[in-house]
Amino acid sequence: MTTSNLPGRKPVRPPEDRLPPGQRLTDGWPVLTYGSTPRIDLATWEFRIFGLVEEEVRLDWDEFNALPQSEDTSDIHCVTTWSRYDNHWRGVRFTDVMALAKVLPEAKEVMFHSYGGYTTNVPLDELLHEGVLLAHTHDGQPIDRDHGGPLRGVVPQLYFWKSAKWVRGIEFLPEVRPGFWEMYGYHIHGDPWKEQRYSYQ
Ligand SMILES: Nc1nc2c(c(=O)[nH]1)N[C@H]1C(S)=C(S)[C@@H](COP(=O)(O)O)O[C@H]1N2
Ligand SMILES: [Mo]
Repeated sequence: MTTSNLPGRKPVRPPEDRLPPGQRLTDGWPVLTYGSTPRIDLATWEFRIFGLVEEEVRLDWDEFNALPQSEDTSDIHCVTTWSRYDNHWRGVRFTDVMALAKVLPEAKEVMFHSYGGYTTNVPLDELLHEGVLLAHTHDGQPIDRDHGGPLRGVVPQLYFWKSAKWVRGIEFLPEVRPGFWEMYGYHIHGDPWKEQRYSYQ
């Protein structure tokens, strides 16, 4: 779109501003998984909200899908330097999931837990943005198993390792606790615009 100079419109970001430093654009969608892809049966699938909550919440697949549905289009930025624009996600907003539990005021951080054992930590305030979803659909199709189906986190403003595939729970924590890659040297926060790739930075 080249409507940036029409009166009353915000200038459109020049395309070079859309790509964070050190990234290059790809059309494909690489699969990046540590370990094997878990087999998940929707009949026994369960999502858990736990940690600093008044009462733990557990949802089965039908209950999860009965939650209010939202959509968002966002860019993926992987720490291995590929970016992919305009991913259309559909799922449930993090804030709508969080609203199911009475989260205690001491909660400052969240750990995403995945089938297969992967974890990743994100500060709670980063998860309150509209574009943060627990997504089941990508570009109109159920998310492939390899890409985290039936349900994955999408935290588009952070590097993509913060978007947990096969997510099975969220744990509210009083302080930061490193997830899987964060323990192995990835940056604790992971903002692509600040190039927070590794913890020695
Ligand atoms: N459960 C789980 N989630 C994960 C990973 C993983 O190995 N296991 N890899 C992370 C990393 S490093 C990236 S870059 C993205 C890759 O997602 P994709 O395979 O759909 O491209 O998922 C993230 N979420
Ligand atoms: Mo990654």
